Amino acid sequence: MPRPIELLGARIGLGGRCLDTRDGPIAIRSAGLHTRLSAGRTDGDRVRDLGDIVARDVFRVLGRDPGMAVLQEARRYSIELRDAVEAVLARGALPCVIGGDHSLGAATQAAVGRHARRTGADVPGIIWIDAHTDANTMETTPSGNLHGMMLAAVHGLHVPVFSDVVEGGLRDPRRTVYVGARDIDDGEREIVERWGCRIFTPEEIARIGPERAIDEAMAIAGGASGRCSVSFDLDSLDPSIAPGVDCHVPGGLDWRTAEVILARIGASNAAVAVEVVEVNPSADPSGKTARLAVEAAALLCGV
Ligand SMILES: [Mn+2]
Repeated sequence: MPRPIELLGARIGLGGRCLDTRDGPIAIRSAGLHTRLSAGRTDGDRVRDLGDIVARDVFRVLGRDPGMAVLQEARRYSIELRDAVEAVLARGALPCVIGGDHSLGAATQAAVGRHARRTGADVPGIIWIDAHTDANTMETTPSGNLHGMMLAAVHGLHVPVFSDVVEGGLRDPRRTVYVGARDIDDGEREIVERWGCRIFTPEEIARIGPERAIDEAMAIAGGASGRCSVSFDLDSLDPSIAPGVDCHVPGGLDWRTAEVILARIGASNAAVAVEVVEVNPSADPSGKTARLAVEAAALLCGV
């Protein structure tokens, strides 16, 4: 009996460069997410849409310090989303969070860690499919963008805003595996190397094949329990096929490779929570990025 899927739209953009990412959930729903997730089901109860959690509009200062308004709203927002995800986990359902800039990941990952600790279960590892490693702190960030810092807090480094959100939900960095990373700042490279995270670059995935890469990634992240949470940033894909993102980094995964990776995770039933993030509809009038996001969410959910 597959777990029911509970959808949450994370309408937040203030953690990135382009505020329009907050409209990602609208684009993903419009591209047919609910229908795709319900495919082949007759019971009608497989998918429950919990609606959106919406960040307030605040003034974003450009530069290394995003400003107090952004920090306060990101903290308030993240705690609201974290509690919503934790409630999904407590119901025994699979949270599928669609975004939205990647700063929302602090909430999802914190919820997974807190739920596991509360129930005495193994704390799952993390599979982070992304062009970036999102491990900056306020001290190392070159941009001040919060969406590049949340994993530092998730792994126990102090980051204002996110450390409060993660409280009680820390994750073991040795069980965090990066897939598709290719744009890593100097400061965060030092951090992820110190943590001992395994990084599968697009070059290595091409060399060893996506099947072997994701099987190894799941073995590391899954640990003894085999459980992990999965975060899929659309910028892990090559910008030629997924232009609707905030940060375009050439040399990304092609769709066939991503499809193998996502389908294998979905078929394994290893994911305790999934998120599909960084869809920026204003950068993609064709809507093809949102359609890939729909497919990615469905594959990750094992549909
Ligand atoms: Mn990214």
